[in-house]
Amino acid sequence: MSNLLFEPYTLGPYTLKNRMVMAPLTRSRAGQPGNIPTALNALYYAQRASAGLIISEATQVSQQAQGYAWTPGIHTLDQVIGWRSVTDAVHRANGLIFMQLWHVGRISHPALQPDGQLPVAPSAIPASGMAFIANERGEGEMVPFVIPRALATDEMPYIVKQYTQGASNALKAGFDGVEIHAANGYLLDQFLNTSSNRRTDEYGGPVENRVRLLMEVVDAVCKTWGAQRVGIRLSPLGTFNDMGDDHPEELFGYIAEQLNRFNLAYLHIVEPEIARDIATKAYDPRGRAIMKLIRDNYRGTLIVCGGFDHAKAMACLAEKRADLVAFGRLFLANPDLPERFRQTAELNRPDESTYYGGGAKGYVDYPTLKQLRGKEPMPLFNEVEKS
Ligand code: 8OZ
Repeated sequence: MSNLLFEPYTLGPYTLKNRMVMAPLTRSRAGQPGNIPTALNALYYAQRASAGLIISEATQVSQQAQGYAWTPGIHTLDQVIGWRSVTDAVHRANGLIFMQLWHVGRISHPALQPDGQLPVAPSAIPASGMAFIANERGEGEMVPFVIPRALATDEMPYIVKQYTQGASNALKAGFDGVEIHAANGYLLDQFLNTSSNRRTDEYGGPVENRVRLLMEVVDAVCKTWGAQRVGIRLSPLGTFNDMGDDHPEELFGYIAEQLNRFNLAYLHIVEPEIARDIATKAYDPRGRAIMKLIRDNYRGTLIVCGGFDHAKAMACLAEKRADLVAFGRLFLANPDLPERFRQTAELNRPDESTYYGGGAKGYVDYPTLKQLRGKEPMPLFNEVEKS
């Protein structure tokens, strides 16, 4: 059977060298102070440039948009310069990289907000769970979420403005495109879902109102980048960050259909089964139906992500359930993942204890096959970190 994973793919103005996407992965290793990408971050991304497309880790578009300690931003000049070194490194390695634009909404804490203000949200409803902040000693700490401040209707243009500012900074930083993060319980997803949106203005209530902010953001970012360089990520049925919707089939069917009018680069879906798994471990039988609904309603490129291995990804493309497949943990642990799949070689296992925060260990020291087989030297950072 031919393996579609290794076939090139035309994505907007780009030709991807294969159909394997590196999923956006929060790693909490931005340079401090200032949440500025570093040479280490550039090395990490460049090591993974054999992906058909890299989507950057979620990146806050403003200070208000930050929800976790040590995540990178795209709202200061130093951050733009830092990201430029990342995109240059990826391009030198013949890769393509989109930036994921992020506003966390209520998934934050005053410790991360400008002047210690409350995080903002569609409604003053806190998420259950904990925020990850840095304490006075600079160590990571989990603290309960607070009740967020509900945004006033006349503040919406300012939210859209934060995304367009981030989008134009991403352009200056040399990215090949941007992905709007509308998944996993962050600000745009909070507007979409009935559990977090109890508004009574034109941004709440019926589906057409709950999708309004998302559509305004997509429209504005497309004006900056051109729609063919803009993607969007959604997580139907996701319960991460306390999400939930009363009628998800209606909501996500409607969004998929509405997105057709933009002619975007792609729609990127976190597989419902996976989104569900994280929080409840329970399988929601509506997942498959929603994926089919999205595939049927959306006319552009579809990326799927969530627990795929080589065989599952091949089957997914062969059955035309999606056009591209994104891999998170496998790319994290295997910088040369396409080559490993090509050779059906063994895979490095990801080390969960080094997912978030820290330095080179568990970040840029996962060896490639060539390194494992002694054909290339092991990464230098490996030695630096261990010494
Ligand atoms: C895990 C930890 C922190 C952030 C997402 C940006 O879920 C994230 C994230 C994931 O999209």
